[in-house]
Amino acid sequence: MNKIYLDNNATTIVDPRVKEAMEPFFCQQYGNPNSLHSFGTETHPAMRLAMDRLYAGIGAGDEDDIIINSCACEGNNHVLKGVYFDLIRNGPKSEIVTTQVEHPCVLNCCAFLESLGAKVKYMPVNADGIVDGDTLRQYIHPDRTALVSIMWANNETGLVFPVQELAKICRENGVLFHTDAVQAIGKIAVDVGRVPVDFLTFSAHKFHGPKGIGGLFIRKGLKLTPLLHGGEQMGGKRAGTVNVPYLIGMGLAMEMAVGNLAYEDSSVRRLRDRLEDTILAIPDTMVVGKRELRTPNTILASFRGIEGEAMIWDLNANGVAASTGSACASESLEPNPTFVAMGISDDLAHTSIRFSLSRFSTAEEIDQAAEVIRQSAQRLRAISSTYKNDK
Ligand code: 7TS
Repeated sequence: MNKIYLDNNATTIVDPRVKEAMEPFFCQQYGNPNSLHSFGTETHPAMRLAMDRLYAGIGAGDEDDIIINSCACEGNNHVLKGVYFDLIRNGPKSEIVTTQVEHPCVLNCCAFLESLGAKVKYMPVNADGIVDGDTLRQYIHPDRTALVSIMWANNETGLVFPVQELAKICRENGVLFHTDAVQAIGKIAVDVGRVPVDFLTFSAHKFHGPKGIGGLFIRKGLKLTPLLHGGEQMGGKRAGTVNVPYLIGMGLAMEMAVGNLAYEDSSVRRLRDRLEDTILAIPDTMVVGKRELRTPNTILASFRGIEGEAMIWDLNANGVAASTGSACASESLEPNPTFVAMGISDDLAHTSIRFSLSRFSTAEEIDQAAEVIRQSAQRLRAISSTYKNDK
């Protein structure tokens, strides 16, 4: 049985060309880039090229900063905790505004900052599953709000937030704006030259780079208290020897991801839509969010009468890797705020499964997966008491 990977929002395969580009920096050019001898300095040209690729990939200017770090969790923590230390702990501001549907690394970090005395406001999403400008205007206050943090695209639904408008509103009100662009890079255009964000986070393993490396964009002139204190790496903004091979890999992965956007928007979208049509042809199913508002690779589907986990196991046993859409927060049985806002009933919300494609997904795989999903839904419903009771 060949296995089909449809969990690309969790992580992606490393592009073999990325792996190849990283290879010499493990056992040949392994010097510490901060060393003065040739082992150190010979890493510089490739590192510079990687940085240039990152700057070009997100449209950053020469005077902006991109801090290389370990992952998006680190980048998001850095922004939230940095702004807390810079603007909230001793004033002049007191609040952070975010959404109810951010990744746990933002939500849990915010909860921690609340325990230190910060006030955090969590905006609800609207009936389309996103936050709109009118809502943001109601939540921010030029004197009190230090930072607004809103994801560019949601990891569960793929819904894309109107970041351009949201960032502009913050700029007009003198409020810093951060976006978690982890699920946007390589799927849709991300250009900080056009969108006035102050901070932006990304993570290489979501766009066919290695795990354990990411980046934080900081707009020119902005200060941010470091998360890691130590040496003077990254201009003193993030201590620790940079992971040279992974940086080389991330730079190339970024260049390829951005170069691939047209393919993502046409071919990956076409395959996604094909899979989605098959899922919707199964009775009593739904997909969350309008297609045109989503990244081209993501489907969050609900199958009435089927437990999400049961379906993941069944699909896995039949060679298809997907994930639950975390319909409930893992510890509580609180329904997912996106589902509540979109008026999705509890029984559907508890059965959500996320399928996420990549440029490595093939038409054969999608057709095979569609058949496995159809059969799995049939099999699980045949033994589902709730589905039978519904009927
Ligand atoms: N932000 C978003 C929007 C994410 O989707 C993820 C990972 C992270 C941050 C964390 O990234 P990392 O670089 O620290 O790993 N999201 C998921 C997911 O949806 N399923 O598994 C991981």
